[in-house]
Amino acid sequence: MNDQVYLSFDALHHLVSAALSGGGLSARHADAVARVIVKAERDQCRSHGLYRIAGVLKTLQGGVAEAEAVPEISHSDDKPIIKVNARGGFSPLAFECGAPLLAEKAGRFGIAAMAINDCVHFSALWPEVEQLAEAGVAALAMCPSNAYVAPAGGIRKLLGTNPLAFAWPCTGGLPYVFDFATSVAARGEVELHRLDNTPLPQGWAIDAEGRPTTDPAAALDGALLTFGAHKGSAVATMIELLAGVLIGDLLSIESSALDNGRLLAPRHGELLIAFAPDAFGAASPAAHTQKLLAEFTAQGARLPSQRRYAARAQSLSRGIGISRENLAKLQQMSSG
Ligand code: NDP
Ligand code: PYC
Repeated sequence: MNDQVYLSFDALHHLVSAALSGGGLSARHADAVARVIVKAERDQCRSHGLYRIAGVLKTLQGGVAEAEAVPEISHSDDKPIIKVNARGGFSPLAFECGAPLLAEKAGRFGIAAMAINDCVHFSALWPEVEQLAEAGVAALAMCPSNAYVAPAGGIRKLLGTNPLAFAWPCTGGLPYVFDFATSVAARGEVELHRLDNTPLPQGWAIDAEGRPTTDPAAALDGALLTFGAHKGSAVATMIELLAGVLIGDLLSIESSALDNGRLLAPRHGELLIAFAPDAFGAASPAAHTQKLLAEFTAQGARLPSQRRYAARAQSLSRGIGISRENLAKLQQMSSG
């Protein structure tokens, strides 16, 4: 029997949003949070899809996230810097409130930056940089998380899984986008291995004694490893500095201290930097971009996001596939 059912984006968004409102989230937050969760499910990015609903609700019940927080934007019209105070709410609404202004300033100044402060962060970053690229600007996004990762050469949790996402607009086509954790894999991937009862690949993690492990539970108890050894460790550290120290918000170890072992979503900041592709007067950035990217396909390499865009196209034509079990859970949550 086929265990999958297929829903349109709007139908799944309605169910997820209702489940989140039913759990106490304000209508604006439920709408924005549901949008990033359903985009992840649509693009088959399971580590930040439907599986995150339970964590969002647990974080809300744990009193770490403000259910009704209204983000507050501050900026000066003649400066390219924007600050969005999320006031303890989930990050997607804070991003949605500030993104149009960030794109407008990047177009006007050539480069602009937006700090989101005091947000609860559980989501993937590619929906954000992709939205900015669709508005015509290139974008970088980064944030700390909780201390889940040992630095290269170390044995204890210090750094977050600190995602780094980048998007570059491609005239007439989908943007070039990558988005990765600076650990070998996101913690969400390790959680999915634990839930599915499957071992981790070698090289992802160490246990609490610093020994390599493929046991997801031991890895969650121990520490994840950075991608590319000292290189990923340095990139993750840069993110702590830029999206923590620079914007005056928490480091991953500080967010973990706040969490105090409860395993709720981290509360910290995020930094976005946006650029106009012609900021330095390049004559034809669109054609120049095309010259580079076409070479990937010509030699059989795949571009980051190529798998995701293919998954999206399938979801849009056939519907977003979710298990009957998940559908039943969602229906129950959204009706109660
Ligand atoms: P993956 O390793 O699955 O993917 C990372 C990127 O690499 C994607 O853009 C992916 O494109 C691309 N990619 C994968 N394989 C290839 C390949 N063979 N050739 C070219 N490109 C490739 O992601 P992670 O596990 O590192 O991270 C998953 C998500 O977790 C991210 O979206 C991130 O934002 C999120 N995250 C969020 C955190 C937070 O604090 N909010 C913390 C950590 C992670 P494609 O999608 O097309 O496969
Ligand atoms: O998957 O590592 C992760 C993560 C941390 C916070 C949100 N996602």
